[in-house]
Amino acid sequence: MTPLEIKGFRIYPAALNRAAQDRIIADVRDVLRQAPLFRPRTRRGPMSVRMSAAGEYGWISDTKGYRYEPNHPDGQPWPAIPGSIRALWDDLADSPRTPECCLINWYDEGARMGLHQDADEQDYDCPVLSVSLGAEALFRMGGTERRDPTVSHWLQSGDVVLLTGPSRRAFHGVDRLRPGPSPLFPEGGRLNLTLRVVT
Ligand code: MD3
Ligand code: FE
Repeated sequence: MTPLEIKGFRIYPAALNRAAQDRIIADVRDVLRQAPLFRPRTRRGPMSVRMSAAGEYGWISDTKGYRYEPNHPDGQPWPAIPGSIRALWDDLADSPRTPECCLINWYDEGARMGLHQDADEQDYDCPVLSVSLGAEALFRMGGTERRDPTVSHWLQSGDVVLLTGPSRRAFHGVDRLRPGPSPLFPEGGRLNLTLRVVT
Protein backbone atom coordinates (compact mmCIF):
# COMPACT_ATOMS: atom_id res chain seq x y z
CA MET A 1 0.00 0.00 0.00
CA THR A 2 1.47 3.40 -0.94
CA PRO A 3 0.49 6.14 1.48
CA LEU A 4 -0.64 9.66 0.73
CA GLU A 5 2.12 11.83 2.14
CA ILE A 6 1.24 15.32 3.41
CA LYS A 7 4.01 17.25 5.19
CA GLY A 8 5.61 13.94 6.15
CA PHE A 9 2.36 12.60 7.64
CA ARG A 10 1.82 9.19 6.01
CA ILE A 11 -1.89 8.65 5.46
CA TYR A 12 -3.13 5.22 4.37
CA PRO A 13 -6.67 5.90 3.12
CA ALA A 14 -9.14 3.06 3.71
CA ALA A 15 -6.42 0.80 5.11
CA LEU A 16 -9.12 -1.09 7.00
CA ASN A 17 -12.16 -2.63 5.35
CA ARG A 18 -15.49 -2.85 7.15
CA ALA A 19 -14.79 -6.31 8.60
CA ALA A 20 -11.43 -5.17 10.01
CA GLN A 21 -13.06 -2.05 11.51
CA ASP A 22 -15.82 -4.17 13.07
CA ARG A 23 -13.24 -6.54 14.61
CA ILE A 24 -11.25 -3.63 16.09
CA ILE A 25 -14.36 -1.94 17.49
CA ALA A 26 -15.51 -5.16 19.14
CA ASP A 27 -12.06 -5.47 20.73
CA VAL A 28 -12.08 -1.80 21.85
CA ARG A 29 -15.53 -2.26 23.42
CA ASP A 30 -14.03 -5.15 25.38
CA VAL A 31 -11.15 -2.96 26.58
CA LEU A 32 -13.59 -0.18 27.56
CA ARG A 33 -15.66 -2.60 29.66
CA GLN A 34 -12.52 -3.15 31.77
CA ALA A 35 -11.10 0.39 31.51
CA PRO A 36 -13.99 2.83 31.05
CA LEU A 37 -13.59 6.13 29.21
CA PHE A 38 -12.80 9.05 31.49
CA ARG A 39 -12.58 12.77 30.88
CA PRO A 40 -9.04 14.04 31.51
CA ARG A 41 -8.78 17.41 33.25
CA THR A 42 -5.96 19.78 32.50
CA ARG A 43 -5.03 23.07 34.13
CA ARG A 44 -7.17 24.61 31.37
CA GLY A 45 -10.21 22.56 32.39
CA PRO A 46 -11.84 19.31 31.28
CA MET A 47 -11.01 18.02 27.79
CA SER A 48 -13.85 17.55 25.30
CA VAL A 49 -12.34 14.21 24.25
CA ARG A 50 -12.81 11.23 26.58
CA MET A 51 -9.97 8.72 26.86
CA SER A 52 -8.87 5.31 27.98
CA ALA A 53 -5.99 3.05 27.02
CA ALA A 54 -4.67 -0.48 26.64
CA GLY A 55 -1.15 -1.77 27.13
CA GLU A 56 1.55 -1.33 29.76
CA TYR A 57 0.91 2.42 29.97
CA GLY A 58 -1.94 4.87 29.45
CA TRP A 59 -1.87 8.65 29.30
CA ILE A 60 -3.61 10.45 32.09
CA SER A 61 -3.99 14.08 33.02
CA ASP A 62 -5.14 15.57 36.28
CA THR A 63 -4.49 18.65 38.36
CA LYS A 64 -0.93 17.38 39.03
CA GLY A 65 -0.15 17.43 35.29
CA TYR A 66 -0.09 14.83 32.56
CA ARG A 67 1.99 11.68 32.22
CA TYR A 68 1.94 7.99 31.31
CA GLU A 69 0.79 5.69 34.12
CA PRO A 70 0.59 1.88 34.41
CA ASN A 71 -2.92 2.09 35.90
CA HIS A 72 -6.33 3.50 34.96
CA PRO A 73 -7.51 6.32 37.29
CA ASP A 74 -9.66 3.65 39.00
CA GLY A 75 -6.40 1.91 40.11
CA GLN A 76 -6.62 -1.13 37.80
CA PRO A 77 -3.88 -1.98 35.28
CA TRP A 78 -4.80 -1.23 31.66
CA PRO A 79 -6.03 -4.24 29.63
CA ALA A 80 -3.67 -5.74 27.04
CA ILE A 81 -3.50 -4.23 23.56
CA PRO A 82 -5.82 -6.32 21.35
CA GLY A 83 -4.09 -8.39 18.67
CA SER A 84 -6.30 -6.85 15.96
CA ILE A 85 -4.75 -3.44 16.68
CA ARG A 86 -1.18 -4.57 17.33
CA ALA A 87 -1.22 -6.30 13.92
CA LEU A 88 -1.42 -2.89 12.22
CA TRP A 89 1.83 -1.87 13.91
CA ASP A 90 3.53 -5.05 12.68
CA ASP A 91 2.30 -4.34 9.14
CA LEU A 92 3.04 -0.63 8.87
CA ALA A 93 5.26 0.82 11.61
CA ASP A 94 8.62 -0.65 10.49
CA SER A 95 9.94 -0.30 14.07
CA PRO A 96 12.08 -2.68 16.14
CA ARG A 97 10.09 -1.68 19.26
CA THR A 98 6.64 -2.98 20.18
CA PRO A 99 3.88 -0.56 21.18
CA GLU A 100 3.47 -0.06 24.95
CA CYS A 101 0.32 2.03 24.78
CA CYS A 102 -2.82 2.07 22.70
CA LEU A 103 -4.43 5.36 23.56
CA ILE A 104 -8.19 5.42 22.98
CA ASN A 105 -9.78 8.79 22.19
CA TRP A 106 -13.58 9.12 21.97
CA TYR A 107 -14.99 12.23 20.29
CA ASP A 108 -18.64 13.16 20.77
CA GLU A 109 -19.97 15.39 18.03
CA GLY A 110 -18.76 18.65 19.58
CA ALA A 111 -15.37 17.39 20.72
CA ARG A 112 -12.06 18.69 19.37
CA MET A 113 -8.36 18.51 20.14
CA GLY A 114 -6.34 21.70 20.00
CA LEU A 115 -3.04 21.98 18.14
CA HIS A 116 -0.36 20.15 20.17
CA GLN A 117 2.82 18.09 19.97
CA ASP A 118 3.06 14.61 21.48
CA ALA A 119 6.10 15.01 23.71
CA ASP A 120 5.47 12.81 26.77
CA GLU A 121 7.14 9.76 25.23
CA GLN A 122 10.84 9.16 25.87
CA ASP A 123 11.93 8.31 22.31
CA TYR A 124 10.58 10.65 19.64
CA ASP A 125 12.27 8.53 16.99
CA CYS A 126 9.71 5.77 17.55
CA PRO A 127 6.72 6.16 15.24
CA VAL A 128 3.11 6.65 16.32
CA LEU A 129 0.35 4.84 14.42
CA SER A 130 -3.19 6.25 14.42
CA VAL A 131 -6.48 4.60 13.40
CA SER A 132 -9.67 6.59 12.69
CA LEU A 133 -13.10 4.98 13.12
CA GLY A 134 -16.61 6.40 12.77
CA ALA A 135 -17.36 10.05 11.97
CA GLU A 136 -14.99 11.93 9.67
CA ALA A 137 -12.63 14.37 11.38
CA LEU A 138 -10.93 17.51 10.11
CA PHE A 139 -7.29 16.83 10.98
CA ARG A 140 -4.84 19.75 11.03
CA MET A 141 -1.15 19.15 10.36
CA GLY A 142 1.57 21.68 11.11
CA GLY A 143 5.33 21.73 11.46
CA THR A 144 7.71 21.43 14.37
CA GLU A 145 7.05 25.04 15.45
CA ARG A 146 3.60 26.15 16.60
CA ARG A 147 3.75 29.12 14.21
CA ASP A 148 4.43 26.91 11.16
CA PRO A 149 1.71 26.87 8.47
CA THR A 150 -0.86 24.07 8.67
CA VAL A 151 -2.70 21.92 6.14
CA SER A 152 -6.06 20.25 6.85
CA HIS A 153 -7.33 16.87 5.71
CA TRP A 154 -10.56 14.96 6.41
CA LEU A 155 -9.73 11.61 8.04
CA GLN A 156 -12.28 8.91 7.28
CA SER A 157 -13.25 5.71 9.03
CA GLY A 158 -10.66 3.05 8.27
CA ASP A 159 -7.85 5.49 7.55
CA VAL A 160 -4.50 4.84 9.24
CA VAL A 161 -1.87 7.56 9.77
CA LEU A 162 1.78 6.80 10.45
CA LEU A 163 3.76 9.54 12.18
CA THR A 164 7.40 8.93 11.54
CA GLY A 165 10.44 11.12 10.93
CA PRO A 166 9.81 14.88 11.25
CA SER A 167 6.00 14.44 11.36
CA ARG A 168 6.43 12.63 14.70
CA ARG A 169 7.47 15.97 16.20
CA ALA A 170 4.92 18.05 14.32
CA PHE A 171 2.04 20.04 15.78
CA HIS A 172 -1.37 18.55 14.98
CA GLY A 173 -4.98 18.66 16.11
CA VAL A 174 -8.60 17.85 15.32
CA ASP A 175 -10.76 20.92 14.57
CA ARG A 176 -14.14 19.21 14.31
CA LEU A 177 -16.12 16.14 13.38
CA ARG A 178 -18.60 15.81 10.58
CA PRO A 179 -21.80 15.54 12.62
CA GLY A 180 -24.32 12.77 12.17
CA PRO A 181 -24.42 9.00 12.11
CA SER A 182 -21.77 6.74 10.58
CA PRO A 183 -22.19 3.06 9.71
CA LEU A 184 -20.03 2.16 12.74
CA PHE A 185 -21.68 4.57 15.20
CA PRO A 186 -25.34 5.29 14.31
CA GLU A 187 -25.48 7.59 17.33
CA GLY A 188 -22.54 9.65 15.96
CA GLY A 189 -19.05 10.13 17.33
CA ARG A 190 -15.53 9.08 16.47
CA LEU A 191 -12.94 6.73 17.88
CA ASN A 192 -9.22 7.33 17.41
CA LEU A 193 -6.64 4.78 18.47
CA THR A 194 -2.92 5.58 18.67
CA LEU A 195 -0.22 2.99 19.18
CA ARG A 196 2.88 4.38 20.90
CA VAL A 197 6.20 3.39 22.38
CA VAL A 198 6.39 5.26 25.66
CA THR A 199 9.65 4.33 27.42
C1 MD3 B 1 1.33 13.49 15.03
N1 MD3 B 1 -4.98 12.27 18.29
O1 MD3 B 1 -3.91 11.20 20.52
S1 MD3 B 1 -4.56 11.22 15.30
C2 MD3 B 1 -3.34 12.20 20.04
O2 MD3 B 1 -7.55 12.09 16.00
C3 MD3 B 1 -3.91 12.84 18.84
O3 MD3 B 1 -7.51 11.74 18.11
C4 MD3 B 1 -5.69 12.86 17.19
O4 MD3 B 1 -3.40 13.82 18.40
C5 MD3 B 1 -7.01 12.17 17.06
O5 MD3 B 1 -2.30 12.67 20.50
C6 MD3 B 1 -4.91 12.83 15.92
C7 MD3 B 1 -3.08 11.52 14.38
C8 MD3 B 1 -1.87 11.71 15.21
C9 MD3 B 1 -1.67 10.99 16.36
C10 MD3 B 1 -0.51 11.10 17.08
C11 MD3 B 1 0.50 11.94 16.65
C12 MD3 B 1 -0.89 12.56 14.78
C13 MD3 B 1 0.30 12.68 15.49
C14 MD3 B 1 1.73 12.03 17.33
C15 MD3 B 1 2.72 12.83 16.84
C16 MD3 B 1 2.52 13.57 15.69
FE1 FE C 1 -1.42 14.07 19.35
